[in-house]
Amino acid sequence: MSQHIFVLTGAGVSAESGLGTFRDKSGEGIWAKFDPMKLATPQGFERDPRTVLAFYDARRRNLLGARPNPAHFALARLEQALAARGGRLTLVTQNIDDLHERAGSREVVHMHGELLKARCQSCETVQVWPRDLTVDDACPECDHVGALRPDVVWFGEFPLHLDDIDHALRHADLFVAIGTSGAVYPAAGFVAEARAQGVPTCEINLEAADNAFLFDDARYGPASEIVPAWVEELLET
Ligand code: BV8
Repeated sequence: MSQHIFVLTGAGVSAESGLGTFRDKSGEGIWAKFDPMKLATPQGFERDPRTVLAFYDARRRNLLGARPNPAHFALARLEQALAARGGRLTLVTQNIDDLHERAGSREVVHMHGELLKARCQSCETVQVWPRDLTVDDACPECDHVGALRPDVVWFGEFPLHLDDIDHALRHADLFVAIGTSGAVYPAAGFVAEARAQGVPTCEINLEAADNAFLFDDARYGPASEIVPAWVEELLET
């Protein structure tokens, strides 16, 4: 069985927990209703912080009422089982929710930040922030009012932990993308990097993403069914 597995998750792994995805074929995705360039860019925040903060307040409230689904629990199980065998799971998520953590995953790399944290643009400290965030909130660290923003990576901003991600990609012996449309870079480029290193790749998705041709193997269906079955099969080998 593979010893070091690199898993990249996207919005599809949290879809059955009731969190929206961004680009559904049905046109019901978040970005079908909201303009990402207005709501998920620093310029959009600069122009209209109240609207952007309200957008994230709604998603934060939805997240607080959501629960991990069997896909999140299966990945937490995989992390423990690999560690017990002297292997390791590198779990990188594009998601800003904490469902992997709530399902028991111990090491989660949030390359696009975290919805339940706020960052002060004045002193740069990051706080856990599980409640609404408004322009009238003061930074608990430096008392600056109106400098707090969600600690998430917007379009045009640098994703986090890219060096660690690159190192893990180069040393993995299996790359698996779960519930991602492969629409956003640099995350969408990880599968090509894995292939360039000769790492076998597998797509687990509701349906084939546009970059499905880059994967050696694929399993399609709802993550809450496919991921637990895949983990069970993997752990039997
Ligand atoms: C960067 C956090 C430089 C916030 C997100 C012009 C201007 C500026 C930038 C660009 C530009 N043109 C291109 C770029 C680069 C840009 C980019 O890629 N744009 C795209 C649109 C072309 N990228 C960036 O700006 C990134 N930064 O480039 O900096 C740089 C360059 C190189 C190296 C270093 C730095 C920053 C991007 C991060 C933006 N922040 N989110 C928030 O959440 O509000 S992006 C957001 O969309 C998500 O975080 C996620 O990362 C991304 C993709 O979404 P997915 O997770 O894939 O979800 P999606 O809905 O698309 O797909 C869901 C999938 O699940 C589907 O396949 C569906 O079939 C499946 N599914 C559904 N249900 C289920 C299921 N699967 C299983 N079971 C189910 N039940």
